[in-house]
Amino acid sequence: MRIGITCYPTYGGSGVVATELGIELAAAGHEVHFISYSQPFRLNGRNDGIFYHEVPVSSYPLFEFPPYDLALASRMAEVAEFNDLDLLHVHYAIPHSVSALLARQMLASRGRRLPFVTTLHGTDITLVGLDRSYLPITRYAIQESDGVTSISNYLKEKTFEHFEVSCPIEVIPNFVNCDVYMPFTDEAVRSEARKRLAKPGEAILIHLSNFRPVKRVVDVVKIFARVVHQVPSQLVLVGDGPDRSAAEWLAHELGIHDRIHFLGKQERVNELLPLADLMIMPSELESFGLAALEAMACKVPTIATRVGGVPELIDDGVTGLLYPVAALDAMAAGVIALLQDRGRLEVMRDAARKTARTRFCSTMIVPHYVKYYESVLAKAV
Ligand code: GMT
Repeated sequence: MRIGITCYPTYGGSGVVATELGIELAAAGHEVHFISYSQPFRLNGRNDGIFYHEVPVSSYPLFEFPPYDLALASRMAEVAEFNDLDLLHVHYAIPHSVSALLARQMLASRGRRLPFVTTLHGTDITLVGLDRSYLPITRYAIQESDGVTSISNYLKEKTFEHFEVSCPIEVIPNFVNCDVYMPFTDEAVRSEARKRLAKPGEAILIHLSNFRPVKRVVDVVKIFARVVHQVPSQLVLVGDGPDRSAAEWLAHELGIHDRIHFLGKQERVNELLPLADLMIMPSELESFGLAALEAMACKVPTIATRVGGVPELIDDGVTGLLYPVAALDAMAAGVIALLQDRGRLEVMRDAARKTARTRFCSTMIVPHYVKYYESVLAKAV
């Protein structure tokens, strides 16, 4: 198949899923064309079968807001025509779905067909999509899509509830390449590698996100402040975004900044995650929680909030621990108890990796997408 993929190229879960999907599809012999305003950040290096098409957005004095969605629609139609694409797959409904709808109409007027699949990721439905200024057009574009997928049952239900669409929605969960995201096979090598972040005997906690308010990064620091007084430990914060400075201020105020590593945006998170003992994800809302899945594949269980689609990924007490939002004392107590009971932690670490491998591995989920594309192509007129 020849597939066009559009996503946000910046640091965020939907862009990661779209990019990893493109890489896996190309590895399976499909031709993949990324269409976006800049190269997706995980698309580094030259992969066979992957092409990138930048969307130029011209700015004129008249345009206070350059119309990216129109430029994107034009480029989608052009790339589809020049490369004979079979379908478009857009990640995150706003505005990608609307642009794809326009591109499909443009090509239809020229006698060509270009079905498109929309994948809903989370805030496109739960936050941004509910904004009255976006809701009607988002609803229309979802409804008009040739196929719609969502990354969890939770998000599917929320879409029906808030958007009242009548189209079927296929749940295809987030996935992880378990050969790229994997634990160290040699404990001695892991101990040596951990030395760059912690002294021998210290625990390592990790958090990975885009530091948006919904991630509650400040809670991560508050939880760590409670933990570090009981268990010698270090905190590794991977990512960057609006709440980084608040987290840094708090770390200084609490006098624990020398135990917190603000690493900023990192390209190879698969090399950092397996160094940790536990991941902390205290999000206000999470439609799935890709970062937790990536950690699980590296044998790192997550202490998370029981929100959105997280319980579809984390089995409380088995592959991680779940708590109400802002239950900082309880979350810290959960972390401390696990770090002080290495036997229980080891069982949980094994269970986390097993769940990633048996339920969410790219080898299972990517063929699900391919089958879904085939069903969309068979239906589209
Ligand atoms: O929250 C983010 O990291 C950004 C957001 C996005 O769309 O880029 O992530 C959403 O999509 C991820 C991949 O499908 C999911 O794993 C996240 O749970 C989801 N985030 C939220 O629902 C807040």
